[in-house]
Amino acid sequence: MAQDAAAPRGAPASDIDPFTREHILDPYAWHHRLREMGALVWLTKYQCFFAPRYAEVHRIISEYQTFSSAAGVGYTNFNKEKPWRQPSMLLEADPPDHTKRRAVVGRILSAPNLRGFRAGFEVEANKLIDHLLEVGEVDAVPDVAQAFVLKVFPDAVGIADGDRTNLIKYGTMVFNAFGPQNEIFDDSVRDLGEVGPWIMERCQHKNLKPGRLGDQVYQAVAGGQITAEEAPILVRSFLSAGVDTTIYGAGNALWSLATNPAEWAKVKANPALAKPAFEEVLRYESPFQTFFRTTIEDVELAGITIPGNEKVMVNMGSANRDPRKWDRADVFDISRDVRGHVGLGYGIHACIGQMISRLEVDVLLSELARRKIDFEVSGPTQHIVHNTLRGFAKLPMRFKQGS
Ligand code: OVV
Repeated sequence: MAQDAAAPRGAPASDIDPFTREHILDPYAWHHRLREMGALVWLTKYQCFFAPRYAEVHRIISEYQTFSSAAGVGYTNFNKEKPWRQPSMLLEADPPDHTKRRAVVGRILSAPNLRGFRAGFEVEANKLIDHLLEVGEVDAVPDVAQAFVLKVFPDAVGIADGDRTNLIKYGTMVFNAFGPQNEIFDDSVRDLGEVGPWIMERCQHKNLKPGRLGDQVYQAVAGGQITAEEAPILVRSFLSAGVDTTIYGAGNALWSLATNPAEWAKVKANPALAKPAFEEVLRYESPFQTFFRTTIEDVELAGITIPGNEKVMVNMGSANRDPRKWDRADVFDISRDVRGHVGLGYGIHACIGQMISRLEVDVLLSELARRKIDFEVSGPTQHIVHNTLRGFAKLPMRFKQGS
């Protein structure tokens, strides 16, 4: 353990770097170490606090009045440094700016408003499953999770067909940019000059299919609930936040279920269990592992005073495996009471797209279950090296008709 003169009084300090390749690929051992060190650990390398335990993570994301999002939810403090793109009007905003936009987009992404998409998602899932049974062996991230999400989600937003892999390039930039400006960050923003304008063009009203989710944002402009300037940036949030997260979430779900066949047997026996199974995936292999908040003023947390205008790193992945909160935290168990997991955040910034993301993964898993498909990992896997997200870069899998 390193000592650090700059560490606020009473805080344990660690020289661990959460953003090295090694720590990204294998996070759970060092999460455990930091949870045992304290409720807040000072990271000497980044000169900021790290919250590894459930209770403090929950408190920080609940108290938006103190732990602000408007200075960015990445390591970059927008009060001190220029953001790499125009900030999100939802994610990187506080009340009152945040409030009306959240209400408008929240209605658009609410379960009742999404109900009409289910049947179409099922058609796509079944086409994909037919294909999987034909070819047998695939890489489940590009060939299953990505193939499905890149079809159904942009269709729901109302994006034209075309080279949708730009959406993944953009998501990769957005989520890596929440980390420090390391090599991973630099590598992923390299194509910004090309992909940024492509994304903004997709967010224009004229390029969004009438009636779909993107168009509904513009209808709120016509209704006077949001301004014309807000609309394209709100549509941009769909494209920023909705693609990579759900792809890696679906990949993590397939891996978790393939490596816990007794749990998949339960889902096959009762496809309605696809829903709780995905919630357990969000806890056990949280696709969105970390973000930051910025203190508005001095605040006391776990007996330590955090000064104002300081970044605090919040680790949902670690909170979701904190044994102070969860029994057998490292066990994947779809029957557990998973309520309270912070895989989708909590409070006023809780994932606004959670209903459509859940719908996508539920359709995929419950159709696999209904058709009694079995799947197994069929070769060496590899995780993504990513500043924020946890998922697979390589996930070889074999799919076959089971019973
Ligand atoms: C939750 C999230 C992640 C990335 C981007 C955004 C939101 C956004 O609103 O742009």
